[in-house]
Amino acid sequence: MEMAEIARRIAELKREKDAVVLAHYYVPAETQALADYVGDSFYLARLAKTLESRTIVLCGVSFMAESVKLLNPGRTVLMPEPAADCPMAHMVQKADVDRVRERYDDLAVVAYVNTTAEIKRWADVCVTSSNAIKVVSELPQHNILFIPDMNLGRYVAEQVPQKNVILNRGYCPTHNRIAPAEVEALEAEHPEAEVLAHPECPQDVLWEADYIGSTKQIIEHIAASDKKEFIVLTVVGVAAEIERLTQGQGKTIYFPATRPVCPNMAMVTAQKLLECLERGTGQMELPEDPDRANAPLERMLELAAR
Ligand code: CIZ
Ligand code: SF4
Repeated sequence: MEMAEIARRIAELKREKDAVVLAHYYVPAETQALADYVGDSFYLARLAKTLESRTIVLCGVSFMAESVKLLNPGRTVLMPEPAADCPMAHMVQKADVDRVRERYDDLAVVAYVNTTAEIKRWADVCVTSSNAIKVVSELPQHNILFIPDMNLGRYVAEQVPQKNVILNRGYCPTHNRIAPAEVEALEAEHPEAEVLAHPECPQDVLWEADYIGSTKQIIEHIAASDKKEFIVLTVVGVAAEIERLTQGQGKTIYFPATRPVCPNMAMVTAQKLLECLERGTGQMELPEDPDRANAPLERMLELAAR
């Protein structure tokens, strides 16, 4: 089916089914273009609480749809591609959390929002990459177990030196694969370019960066910058929003030669979105013990708003 026809059908189905479409910056540009709202998981989580549509379609990976469902249990939450999962969202064991809890009385378990509802139930508070520094610094506890992302955890530890941050071994396969050598090659080719990196990148890649931030922070930094060239070290999906915001500014962005793509986000195509709206498939069920899993999400929203 032609893209224009897909767009027409989706608009019709959204009205018919009282549905709103949310998309993450990492899904394909064609899917972002069909969404009512595009953003990072913090924005999408906050937004989800304010929406009135009967159905929320979440174009992203399963932890995002699960968070929307937890924050909004009364609504139908659909995922165009239920198999889209984030491998990092599973990269921590209960026994590791229990061991650290036994060792420290004054401990907060901080779970990156990129986790399953089960893992959120072990945590005191969630964070996203755009609010992790703020939320961790607001916590009353001195000791912080940061799960699952070791790269983001290490970066937060550096930015909040007053806390004792204990790290886990999880990582994002897509960001963790970016190598300093590819960044150096890009810098040699484009010596005027500013280097922007996502904190899920390995430490030696972050050393190369002029600016470190979440997707939204990277996008906004580029839109506001006087520079013309940018080397962007995160998933290529962010290019769509950067292009939307910088139209006519003559800015060029470069990605590593390996073009970081999140294979799970990539599965959420326009065709899948159409099929999901047509058939009402990919319904996210409320996970077990939803109040316990929702508590750290609500705590994040509260601390990030301070
Ligand atoms: O928090 C998010 O949405 C993710 C997965 C990345 C980012 O930096 O926005
Ligand atoms: Fe997970 Fe990495 Fe994909 Fe983000 S980019 S959803 S952290 S695998």
